[in-house]
Amino acid sequence: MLRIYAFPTPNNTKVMITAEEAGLRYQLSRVDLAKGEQRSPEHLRRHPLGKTPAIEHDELTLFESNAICRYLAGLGGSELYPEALAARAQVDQWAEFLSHHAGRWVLQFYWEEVIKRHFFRQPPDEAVLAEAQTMLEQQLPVLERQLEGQTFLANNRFSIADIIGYSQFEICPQTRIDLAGYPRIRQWVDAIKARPAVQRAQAALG
Ligand SMILES: N[C@@H](CCC(=O)N[C@@H](CS)C(=O)NCC(=O)O)C(=O)O
Repeated sequence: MLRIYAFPTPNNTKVMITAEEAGLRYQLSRVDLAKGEQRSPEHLRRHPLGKTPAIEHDELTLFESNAICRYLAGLGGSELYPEALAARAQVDQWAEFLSHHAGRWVLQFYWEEVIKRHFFRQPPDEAVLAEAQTMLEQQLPVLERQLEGQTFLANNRFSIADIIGYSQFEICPQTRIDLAGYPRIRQWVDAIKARPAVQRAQAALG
């Protein structure tokens, strides 16, 4: 029995999409971050920092969204996280690039412009956004070039690297990030958004 503990934010979206793309049966338990449910004693047993996502599968409890995506991809026996070492390394490379570089700065905008405003009624820190903008201007061209002549980021096969990236970039319209100069990134996001499993995952998460 697989149970996913989640709330609608990018780190949770990627886990839900991976579960749906891998064809897994699961139960979703919403942990309402706005109500502080992440800090309940029972959730702290699943995630020592009191965050989402987390999963329970039989005897296993797991947190950290990228680790969960890798686990769920393998659980479904899918090609989302290929077994061949070189292909897997390519997926890891782009997953890390997104998590530590380009996608990280997208999420900085999300934090400043969406989360702070919505949950804490605070304005964005413009100095932080200026740094994020500078980093994106350096890093988005790398992603745009990688998508030249190929549909997906790694091995030109749909993988958790695309899912991780999608979960970050699909929120850009909620921020002032302008992707007008990056047509391949926009096309990549739109193509992933249209996948039936992605639509099911996002509808379930709300
Ligand atoms: N590195 C973690 C980050 C988890 C994280 O920051 N989760 C946020 C939602 S995206 C959260 O639960 N925040 C609630 C809190 O910190 O109280 C992952 O990828 O799973």
